Amino acid sequence: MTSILETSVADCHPASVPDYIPVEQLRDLQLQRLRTVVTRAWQQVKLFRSRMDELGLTPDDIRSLEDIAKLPFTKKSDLRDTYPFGLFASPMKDVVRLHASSGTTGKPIVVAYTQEDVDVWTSVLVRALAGCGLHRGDIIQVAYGYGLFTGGLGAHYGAEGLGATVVPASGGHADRQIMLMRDFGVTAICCTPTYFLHLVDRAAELGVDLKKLPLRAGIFGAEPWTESIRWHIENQSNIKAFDIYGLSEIIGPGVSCECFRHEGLHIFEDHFYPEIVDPDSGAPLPDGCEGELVLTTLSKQAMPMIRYRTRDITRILPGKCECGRTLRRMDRIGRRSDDMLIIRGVNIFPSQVESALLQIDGTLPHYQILLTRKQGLDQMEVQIEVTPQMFNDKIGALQELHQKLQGALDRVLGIRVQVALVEAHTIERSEGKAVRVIDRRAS
Ligand code: DLL
Repeated sequence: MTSILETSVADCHPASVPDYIPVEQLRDLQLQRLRTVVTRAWQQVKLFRSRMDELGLTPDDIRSLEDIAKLPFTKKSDLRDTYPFGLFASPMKDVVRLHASSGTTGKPIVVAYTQEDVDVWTSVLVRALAGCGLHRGDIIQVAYGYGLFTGGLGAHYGAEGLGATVVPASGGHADRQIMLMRDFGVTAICCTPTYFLHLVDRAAELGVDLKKLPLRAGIFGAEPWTESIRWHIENQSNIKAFDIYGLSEIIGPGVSCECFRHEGLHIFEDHFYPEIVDPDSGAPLPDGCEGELVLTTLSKQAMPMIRYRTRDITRILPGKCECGRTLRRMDRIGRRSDDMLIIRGVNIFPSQVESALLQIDGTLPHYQILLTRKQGLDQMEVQIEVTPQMFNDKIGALQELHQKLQGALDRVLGIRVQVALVEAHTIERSEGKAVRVIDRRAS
C-alpha cells in the first residue's frame, strides 16, 4: 500500500515528503531500488536476462548508480516484439490492470500493473497535483480519455488520492465539458493542452466567460506544447497552466510535473531514474546537455523497464528549484527524436514550425502540416488558422501576414514550403493528442 507520507502530500511538512529528501538519501534509495529492480527483471524477464548474459553481466555488477550505463537499453520495438505479455515480470494473477497504447504504426504496446504499481502511480500523481497547488476541496475535471490510454485513469486515481472531488468527464463533448465546469464549480482540469484550447474557443462561442468561473489550474500533457501556448491559455482563461509528462511504458502520466515555479518538470526520481543520452550513439550525456531521455523504473513490479529509450528530447536542468524540492528537473519536451520529417533532404521538426508561427500576431495556435509528393518531389504545406479579425480585414492585411509567415518559416526551416492561411476552426480538433502532420506521400 502507498504510505501515508506519499498520499497526503499537501498536508505534510515538506521534510517528510519524498520530494524534499536530502539528495544523498535519495541517491542511496535509488541505488537500493535499482539493484532490486534489475534483479527482478533478470530473474523474471527472458529478454532482459538474455541481453544481460550477452554482455556478461549479472545484477551483482550494479554497485553504483553510474553502473546503470552498463545495462542494455530497452526500446519500443521490444514491447512490440514480445506482444502482448512477453515483458511481464509478475504472474497474471498479480496483474490488476492492463493499458495499451496504439502509437502510429503496427501493433499496440501493452503495459501491466500490480496493485502495488497502481498505488505507486497514484502516489506520484498525488505529488504532481499537490505540486500544482491542488488539494482536498478542489473539484478536478478529468478530460483525458478514459480507457486503454493511461491519461484518464491515471489522473483520476491521483485526484481521488489527493482527496479532491473528481469529475470523470473523459475526452470529447466540448459543450458538456463546459457545462460541467460551470455548473459544478470545477477548480482544475486535466486534459491535453490542445483540447483545452478547443474548450476555450467553444466557451467563447457559447458565451461562457471562463475567466469568471472558479477554474484556476490546468494540468496539461500527453503532447508537446510551448511557452506561447501556455501564454495563450493563461490569458484566455485566467488559469495557471502546468506541464505534466509521462508515458505508458513507464507508468502513464506522473513521471514528472511542473511545480508553481514553472521552471522545468520535477522527475519523481524515487520511482523513475532519468538519464540523457546521445540519440544516435546512446552515450550518456551530462546534466544540462540536450539529448534523449532514458528512464528506468525503480519500483515497478509487473513490468519493470530498464533504460527505456523514450525518444523524447530534453535535458536535465542544472541547479536547484526555488520551491525546495530536491528532485531534479527536466526541461519541457519540445520534440521527439522520431518525429523528424525529411523533406527534400532537409530535416524538419514540427516544433520548429510551431515556434515560427507563434511569434507572429494574427495566427491562432492551430496548424497542420500536409505532406504530399508530386512527380517524385516532396511537397510540404503548412495550414495555419488565422484570427477572424484577420479574415474580416482588408485583403492587404492577409497578404502581409502571409508574407511574414512565409519569411519566418523560410528562415527557421531552411527550405521553401507552401503557406495556406485558413479560417478559424478549419483544422479538425482532437479530443486527445493533436494531429500535427498528415503524410499523404505514400498514397
Ligand atoms: O501520453 C501519458 C500522459 C497522459 C502524459 C496524460 C501526460 C498526461 P502515451 O500515450 O504512452 O502516454 O504517450 C507518451 O507522449 O513519450 C511523449 O512523446 C508525449 N508526451 C507525454 N507528455 C508530454 C508532455 C501519455 N508533457 C508520449 N510534453 C511521450 C510533451 C509529452 N510530450
